[in-house]
Amino acid sequence: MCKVKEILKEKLTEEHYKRLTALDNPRMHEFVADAIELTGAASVYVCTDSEADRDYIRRQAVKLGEEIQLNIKGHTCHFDGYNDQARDKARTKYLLPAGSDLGASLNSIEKHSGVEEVRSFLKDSMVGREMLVLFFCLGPIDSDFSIPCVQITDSPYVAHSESILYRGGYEQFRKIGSSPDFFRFIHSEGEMENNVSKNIDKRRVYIDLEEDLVYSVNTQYGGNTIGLKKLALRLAINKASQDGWLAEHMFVLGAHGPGRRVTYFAGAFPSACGKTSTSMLPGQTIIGDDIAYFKKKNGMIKCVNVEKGIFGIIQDVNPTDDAIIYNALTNPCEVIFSNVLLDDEQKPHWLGMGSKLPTEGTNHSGQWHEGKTDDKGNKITASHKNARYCLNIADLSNRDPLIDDPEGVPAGGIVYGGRDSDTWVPVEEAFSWEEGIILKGASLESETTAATLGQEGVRTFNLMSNLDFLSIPLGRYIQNNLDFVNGIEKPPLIFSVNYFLKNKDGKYLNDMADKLIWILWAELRVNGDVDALVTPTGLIPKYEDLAELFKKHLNKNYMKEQYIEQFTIRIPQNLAKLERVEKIYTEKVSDTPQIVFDTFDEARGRLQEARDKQSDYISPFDLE
Ligand code: SPV
Ligand code: MN
Repeated sequence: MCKVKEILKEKLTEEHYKRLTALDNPRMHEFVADAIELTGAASVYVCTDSEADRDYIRRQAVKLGEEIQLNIKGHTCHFDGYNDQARDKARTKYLLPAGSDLGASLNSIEKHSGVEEVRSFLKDSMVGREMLVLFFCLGPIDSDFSIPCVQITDSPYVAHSESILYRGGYEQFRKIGSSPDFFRFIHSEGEMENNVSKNIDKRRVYIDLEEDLVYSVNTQYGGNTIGLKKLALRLAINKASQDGWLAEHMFVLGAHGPGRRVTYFAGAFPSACGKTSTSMLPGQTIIGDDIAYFKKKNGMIKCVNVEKGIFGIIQDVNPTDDAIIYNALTNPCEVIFSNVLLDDEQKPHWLGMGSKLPTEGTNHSGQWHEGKTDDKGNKITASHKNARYCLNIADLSNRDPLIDDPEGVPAGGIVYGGRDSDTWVPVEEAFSWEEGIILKGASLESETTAATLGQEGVRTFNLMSNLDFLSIPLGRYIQNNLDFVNGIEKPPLIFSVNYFLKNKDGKYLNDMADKLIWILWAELRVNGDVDALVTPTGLIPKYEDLAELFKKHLNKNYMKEQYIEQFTIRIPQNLAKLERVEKIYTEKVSDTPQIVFDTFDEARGRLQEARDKQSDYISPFDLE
């Protein structure tokens, strides 16, 4: 018997050995055997796609104290360590083989020493613990989009989260036979104290692009540990760039137009800019809220949701603004809350939930009371600003019927939006795919909010809202996006949206609910139902079309003065934005394609010409 099989046979019970070897995949077997040797796991549980195995994981999470059973059926709560509440960007690195260069903006470590370091932290990390081996599929099952994945973890919380967020992949592995083409993730929480990872200073997330393999250790927070989420996105961006498709940090939404028409939109927004709430727009249907793959099929661009669940920010989810999610969070269905406040009756509470919060309870800091501070003197809020909920989209009443379609859905439009108080109009169509990619997606910025560390209102560059996850140089990523629609007769239209325009007194010019109108206008544009006005920056709605949409869908009388204030083309701000973004592509990116600079030049030329002919601020009624 070969060494691999020997290791497996020694550690796995007969039942679990059978489950693993029923998948005849030497590369996967080697991966598991190596993990057993490395981590010294006491036992191994191999999960199939069965409900019984999912149930085992759920029970283990509670039994081991990683989740607390709440009073509503299916609800549990998990706490991450006080200093383990978000993605650790600084310690997430690409393992860089000799001779390769990812550009200065991607965080990397020389491969040999990186592997040595992370493996030394994983060494014996599962002694006395059970190793879970799980199989999932990115994208729908049995689809051209499917990417099989194997996840090894000692955390039933991570396994439970993945079983909510991803489609089971055990049967998919059976189908791929001995193919080496799959993603691999190994995670260990490391040493624990009070049910949380203790050695946060040794928290590491290291990514091996050559091997499609990610190591994660000494952390629990989902963004660092749920392999199929942002860790797989990094592997997928690299794979997509080699194979000519796109992996994007985007929601996918079915926008419902006149008659029974459904037009699908995908959209990218940096954190806390309305991405999940756009994917959940009232009266529309959701495919996904976080990650989408795009492929060319039969002359069309099709997209899928890589996931089947939502790991969403819970802050400000309330019955008025997010009725469907709020309903799921307060009724029996499978939900993992994380880093919320639990009162003494085990009821979860969070900031912005629309009702008064208790003044004491248990949260990520342990026993909590109003006014509690940490050892640095920072006030600890009732729930963490990045507290989350994890649930199945299948449990939401607005799920789109095509969510699991292996063909994907046709992408009618792409939307890019950030938090922008003074530059972009609420909605605008790009003149072309190229202009959309460069002037909207690759020019995306977002203003920091009070919720993030540091100064408020600082614009941060975040191309396609994918900057954190890029695994290839920025210029190459942009070029892939540009080239993607080659040979496609009618590429998706690209739009920018801006929900955050303010007037001079700092007051928002729009209600939150108005975003529905911008998407429904885009829906009409994709289908050629309405004309648009040409501005120096793109194509904007005509007043009459918006007034009709506002009346019909929100029962609002949209006034001309509002339209003028919102859709005035702000030339100085647009020029300043071009300058800021161009500076980044000149100074920080070494492989910017020339077409990016040419497109910036053209855009600048149009703005300057309009300013010279008219003025700095051009009302939409004065467009020529
Ligand atoms: C995001 O931050 O974009 C998320 C959550 O979707 S995380 O899993 O942390 O990436
Ligand atoms: Mn995300």
